Amino acid sequence: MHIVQTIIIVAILLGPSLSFANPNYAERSEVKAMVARLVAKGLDANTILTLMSEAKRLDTVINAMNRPAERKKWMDYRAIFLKRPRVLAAKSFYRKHEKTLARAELELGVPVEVILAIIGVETYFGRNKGGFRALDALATLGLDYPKRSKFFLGELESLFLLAKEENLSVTDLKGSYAGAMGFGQFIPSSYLAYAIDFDNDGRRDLINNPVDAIGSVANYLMRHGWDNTYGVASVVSSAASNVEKMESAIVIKETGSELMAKGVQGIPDAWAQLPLDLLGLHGTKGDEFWAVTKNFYVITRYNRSPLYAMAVHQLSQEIAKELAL
Ligand SMILES: [Ca+2]
Repeated sequence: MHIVQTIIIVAILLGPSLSFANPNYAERSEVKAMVARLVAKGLDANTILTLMSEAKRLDTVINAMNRPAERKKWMDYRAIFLKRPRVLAAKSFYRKHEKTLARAELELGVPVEVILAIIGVETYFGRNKGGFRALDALATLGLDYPKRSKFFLGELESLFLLAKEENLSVTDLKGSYAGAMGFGQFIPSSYLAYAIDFDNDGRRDLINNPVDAIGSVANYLMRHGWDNTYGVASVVSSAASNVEKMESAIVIKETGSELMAKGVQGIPDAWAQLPLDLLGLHGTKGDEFWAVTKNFYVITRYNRSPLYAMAVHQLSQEIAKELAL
């Protein structure tokens, strides 16, 4: 039989289902371009191409991207994270890592309760670090999720760089459906840029080492501008007419005294000269309004959603109360 006919018959028999289940990402032009960039940084082309040919397309990852928790309203979102068991889990994590947390606050200037709240919201203190291979999740989103392909291809590239830099096996790295890894759910580019070796053993291990994870969460917030001289958020009133859109992204733009002049009540006196934004939320008891500082904005560098940042803030307050911090 002619080779061409054989190929056609094999393609008809195996083609559609095989190419769908196992897309052979190594053949894609975006991957070839990525490999060229990685080779220029000293990585081995064949190793990357072999890994990419084994990467799986995961429909569960695409489905999860299409229904994020942040689309909920505040009253429903809050209920997920502000439950008593999470506060108690914070307490037990704190008992194990009290010295590390205190050292992170002292050296990096981020409060213990804020570090705890981030790790609590992200992974329930390491219980839910995610079971997707980062390689599969990032390949799927980088190559089969056009809306965000540029971002996730960048993260895929960072994953290979990270594995080389930290001497890790790419296929061992597991995380969320979006490729976020470890106690604090760092995406590869954040891992490369902000992870620190907080126990000085020569490695930055955010996946199995809670000490490195605690230091790295604090370092991430510190490097994005956390300032411990003021707080995060405070309830205000008479603010509705100054909020154009409820539950929308934070833009720090007006000082406390400018907002007071517009009639907003309840802004702390200490915030008069501080740049702030107003946030409106749909709460269980009706709409609620908050003045938020740059620290609140810094939390949104971790996750863009203002609901996320408010959940972290409120959980941190609950934790601080529980631990009498
Ligand atoms: Ca370490």
